[in-house]
Amino acid sequence: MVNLDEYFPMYFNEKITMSEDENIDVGLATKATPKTKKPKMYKVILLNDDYTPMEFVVHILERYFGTTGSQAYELMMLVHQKGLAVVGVFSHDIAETKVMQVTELAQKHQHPLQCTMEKE
Ligand code: TYC
Repeated sequence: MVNLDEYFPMYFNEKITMSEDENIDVGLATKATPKTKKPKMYKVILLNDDYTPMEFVVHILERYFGTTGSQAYELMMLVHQKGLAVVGVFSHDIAETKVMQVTELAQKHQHPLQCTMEKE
């Protein structure tokens, strides 16, 4: 006797297993929903002033923004000449920490150096 279940398992609530290359795609073709979002990024901006010593700014850039001495000098001069410059781009929390670190050290040394952040 022919066992129908063996030929048409779908009609008998049988679990159908397929090998990978037999995989059949069914359903609506919709765009996959990304499971991860890329974080918003924030520019950290250093502002010029007339009183903060150049060497202090160079030190800040080396210490908190990972620049070499000559990169730090160039960036400091850019801020000095242009009035402001973006000194790095970070995720929100990192940018916030950098702004705090710069502001705290400047205040500790009684320099008016200003550092802010802005959404990219
Ligand atoms: N303008 C300052 C001076 O002449 C130097 C300076 C550079 C200050 C960059 C702040 O973000 C700054 N001593």
